[in-house]
Amino acid sequence: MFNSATKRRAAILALLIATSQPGAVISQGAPPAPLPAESLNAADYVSEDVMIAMRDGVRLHAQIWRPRNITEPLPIMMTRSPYGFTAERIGNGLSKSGGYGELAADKFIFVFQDIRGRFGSEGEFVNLRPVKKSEKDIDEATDTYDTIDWLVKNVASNNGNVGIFGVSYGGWTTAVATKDPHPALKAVSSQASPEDMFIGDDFLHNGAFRLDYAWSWVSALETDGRTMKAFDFGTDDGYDWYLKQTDLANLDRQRLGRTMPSWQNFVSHPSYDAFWKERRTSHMMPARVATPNLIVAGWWDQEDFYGPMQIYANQEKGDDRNLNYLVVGPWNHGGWRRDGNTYGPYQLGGPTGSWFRTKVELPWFRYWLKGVGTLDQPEALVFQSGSNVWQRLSRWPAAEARQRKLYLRSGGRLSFDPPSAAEAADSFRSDPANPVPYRDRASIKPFMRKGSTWSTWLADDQAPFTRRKDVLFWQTEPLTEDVTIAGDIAAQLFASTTGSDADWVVKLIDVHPDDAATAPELKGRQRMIANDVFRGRFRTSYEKPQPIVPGKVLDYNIDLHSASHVFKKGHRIAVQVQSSWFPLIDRNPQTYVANILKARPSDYKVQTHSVFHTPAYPSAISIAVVDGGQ
Ligand code: PG9
Repeated sequence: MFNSATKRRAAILALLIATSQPGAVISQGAPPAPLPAESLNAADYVSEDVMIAMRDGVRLHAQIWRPRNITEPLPIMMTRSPYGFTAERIGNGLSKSGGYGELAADKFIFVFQDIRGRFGSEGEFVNLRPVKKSEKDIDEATDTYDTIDWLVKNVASNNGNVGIFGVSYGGWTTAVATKDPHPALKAVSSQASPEDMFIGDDFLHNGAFRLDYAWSWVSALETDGRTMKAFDFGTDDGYDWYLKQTDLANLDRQRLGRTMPSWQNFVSHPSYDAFWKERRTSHMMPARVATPNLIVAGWWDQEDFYGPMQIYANQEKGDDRNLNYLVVGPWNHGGWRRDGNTYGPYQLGGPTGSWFRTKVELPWFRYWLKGVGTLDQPEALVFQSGSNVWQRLSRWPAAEARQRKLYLRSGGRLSFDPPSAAEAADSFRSDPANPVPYRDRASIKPFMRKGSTWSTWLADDQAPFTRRKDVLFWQTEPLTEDVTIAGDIAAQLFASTTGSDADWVVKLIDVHPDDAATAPELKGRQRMIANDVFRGRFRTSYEKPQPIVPGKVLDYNIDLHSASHVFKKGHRIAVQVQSSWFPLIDRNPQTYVANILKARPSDYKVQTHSVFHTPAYPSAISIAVVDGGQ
């Protein structure tokens, strides 16, 4: 049985972490600041700036950090990113309390490289550059190859073995480095890499545009220089600011006086065409896995959760040599580089970040790059939320789980029993002039704005939203036993709209009791376990969107990804459905137009949406139940 097979690994130990997140907005070029006093590791390293020529003559900038006293040849650990590396930031990362502290203490030669066209590197920056079209071209994989080739030949005292790791964009450069790799590349750890920007990562989800993230990120990266410069909104009220932008297709021209390549690509590719497909990360990776890859994901990654899970699943198909591994922890984006004791108000049972770095990441690279130790890595190392237990699994999704449906019923009930007779539909009025905010209005600072708490928004209490008339809500009775899920979650909504297009947002929620035993900050709190948005026009095809027939009941199958979670006895399981999530997602005009980014203000119409629960239209959430729920 699943539970008895579970090996409880208490999250132990160690260091208090206070590192900056990879990808933080930091300007390049400042003189190195004095390293923090506690940074013994960092002080033991010396750094050097190098320019490395690629096959087309373009030179890329890298910082090489070598231990002062090298007593035996050491492997090289490289990370490549567009965000720029200052000596101060690297020093903090390599310090005892930093996100690379454990690796630094063990001694590696670190290389931090600016990718093409960013910070100190020459050439042109292309966001998530697609694979080269001809042998003469370059791409991120050839830049990585050329860099490794130079490093192993030129860096003193290296042992000829190279590892690559990185988070998010750095996770993506890691993933694509495994295509036709240099023979010296012995292992990688691709962490929170996006897989498919149209389907589930930073820029769109199921064809719905992630407005704030896309604008904030692109305007910071596609600047008129090789810098990171957060856009100045002139206000903290992201909801209000975005609501006032009525010409999204020209936002870059209007607000910055120039076009940005990525923004105009969003405008030119409103459906799932070749542009998006050729950028799928798995398509830039080998069909047969040849480089050991420790893929890392966080359950509450506000940017790239779909990516690492999908890359793992896709690479599994070509993993006959058993080199593809998965770790899923209780983290937000890059949370494993911090201490990870808590996520929002939720206690995680110990410092999960430093535990991962000490017990998983360091042994991984020691084994493959130094030939030290044995590899005690399960196929999937998965954190179960609710119980705060790490599980060593032989596969993901967990083999023992059984898909069961929780039906949306009348009177706000959620039940394992399907409707046996027709029940009245639940309807709501969806007004594009008053979209449902994705979090409390006071917290909606644009993602990169100073003081933004974007990185923990998925921990927000969902209870306040149930007070809105345009948010539907169903919940079970208090559970009489624990219900444990481990695996895929999907919604099947039978729904209609009076309009010709509509978005559907679905959330699976764990409702805490408000009894005396519950901590004050958790009383009645609604914790989001899974969620996503689906843009109705893509109901039958992402490639060929179609208007919805007004008034027709249609089924919408919405992937809510996966979870490993225990809904505790006394808690309730709940579901929320709404049709806007602003400004996380742009507004759907609810009138079909060919390209929503080009919609005119007059296209935005109030519509009534209905969700059905009858024997013919049994709307439900499918969950992978391991234990409990009868
Ligand atoms: N989530 C970020 C990103 C990755 C790839 C493309 C665009 C954005 C990041 O944190 O790097």
